[in-house]
Amino acid sequence: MNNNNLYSLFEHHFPTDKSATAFELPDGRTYSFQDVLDLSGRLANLLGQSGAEPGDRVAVQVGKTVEAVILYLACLRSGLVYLPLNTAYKTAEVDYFLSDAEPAILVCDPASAKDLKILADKTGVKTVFTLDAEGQGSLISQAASHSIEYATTQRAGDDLAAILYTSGTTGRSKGAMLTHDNLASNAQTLSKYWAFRADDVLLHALPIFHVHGLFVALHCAFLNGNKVIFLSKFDADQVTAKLPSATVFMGVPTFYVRLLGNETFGRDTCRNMRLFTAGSAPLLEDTFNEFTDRTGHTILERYGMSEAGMITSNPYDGQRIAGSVGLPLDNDVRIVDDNGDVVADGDIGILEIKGPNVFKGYWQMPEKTAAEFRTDGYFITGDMVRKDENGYYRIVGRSKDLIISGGYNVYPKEIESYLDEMPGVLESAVVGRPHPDFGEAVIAFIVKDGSIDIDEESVTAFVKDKLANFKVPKQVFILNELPRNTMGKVQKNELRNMAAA
Ligand code: MCA
Ligand code: AMP
Repeated sequence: MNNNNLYSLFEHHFPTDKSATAFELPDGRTYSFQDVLDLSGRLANLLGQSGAEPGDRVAVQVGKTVEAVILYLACLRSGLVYLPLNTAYKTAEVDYFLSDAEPAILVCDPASAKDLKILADKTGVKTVFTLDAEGQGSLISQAASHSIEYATTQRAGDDLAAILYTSGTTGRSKGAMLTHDNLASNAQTLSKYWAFRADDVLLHALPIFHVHGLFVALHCAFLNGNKVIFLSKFDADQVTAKLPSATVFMGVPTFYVRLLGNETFGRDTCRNMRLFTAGSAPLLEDTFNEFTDRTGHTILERYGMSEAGMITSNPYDGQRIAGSVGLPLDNDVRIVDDNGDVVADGDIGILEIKGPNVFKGYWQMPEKTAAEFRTDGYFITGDMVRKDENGYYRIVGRSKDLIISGGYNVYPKEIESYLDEMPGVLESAVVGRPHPDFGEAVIAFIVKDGSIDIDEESVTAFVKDKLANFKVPKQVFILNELPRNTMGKVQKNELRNMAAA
């Protein structure tokens, strides 16, 4: 294999018998590896003839289908840069991503095609295809007339494979540029570290527009030619029903909280399982312990981010410790203080990382990229960590103001900016509050200017109109003024206490 295209690596590991099942749907329908090869070939031919050159971006906002996964593979195959977008994003949010990334192609749900075509025209997108929640649309109908034969485009290891937008603390999303080598190295590390084998069956319930569902889960399966039981979304009953046919399951903490809330879930459900992993948000010790009591399995918690894939993991064979994210994977890590000096063992500091998994920089933001890398190449994660007495890493906080709700990241600044624009709002502050299901819930505090009478309902409706639903505050408090320190800075800790009370 002398092509560094990530797709070539996957194809190299597909089973020899291409009639083997690659994907199985809950209704019993299956897709073989031959189906994956054929459709990715047709799609790669179609994309290449739709005005996109290698290196061009393909923005994709579609429901979770096998066809959408194969579209991702086709983008890799044809050297195009895959840009997945959360299906919850509203038009105003998508507008930003299209303007920033200037994709050549947009693939969207037919239901949003009318609105998004207007944006596409404005931002110079050459072609818009549709793909619906059943895996049908103009993308698939037009691909049908194309050949399945496609010679995978030659890529260098540091050519871009994907851009993943991650929200910025200033409110402006940054596109993390991930190369074929970044993704390949992290996939190989995880496959080895988590002891993946050819007879594994992955039960997949995560969304496919983020690192966790798209890269961590699917890449391990592709590298081992595994069957994937492919669910369109997480549903505790459906997962419980399908687990006996699986060996591996990956989820955000909310998935585990919900499984434990399901009375039929237990030891018998997990009888064929060998690995449960959790990440994207902190897994509570209570959830970890209750899961072990109920199933006899110990959840393996790992930690990562869009810019680097997975960074640390609890061991597969060694002890998995509740509340810890384990040990560094194949990247160098160090914990530093505000001056960039390495802290003493056991002290809290910011985690910095360097390795083949670490991204190339932020799309068209050289200053932001420079600001987040040290001169010796370490990337500043913004996560506050401590190495415990066992040498395991623990995330103890974040230097970035971030709320993680059900595994989705919400940046308070973005919501505050929208709230401040609302007529009648003088100022606002957004914090996270512990939530039994989502881990954290978004809570807003508002100071009215008195010109218009606003209440919780009108504030929520205002945000809902513009931002993805998971960013909408679950509760809104109206205050006479925001608590501030002597420097005039809003005391978010005080607000968190007020929200909790
Ligand atoms: C849905 N809602 C939420 C969330 N999800 N509210 C807050 N936080 C959420 N995460 C709201 C909806 O807007 C809706 O509100 C109501 O809940 C019901 O929506 P529904 O779609 O039915 O919800 P659900 O199907 O129960 O979804 C919950 C979920 C989902 C299954 C936990 O959020 C999910 O799949 N999360 C996984 C996220 C993920 O994959 N993160 C990985 C990021 P209304 O009724 O008002 O409309 S990758 C990453 O972080 C890194 C790098 C890493 O380390 O992995
Ligand atoms: P993202 O913007 O999706 O790349 O989110 C990455 C962030 O999620 C990290 O910087 C962490 O703050 C957080 N994160 C991921 N995994 C974990 C975990 N296991 N425990 C705590 N926080 C996590």
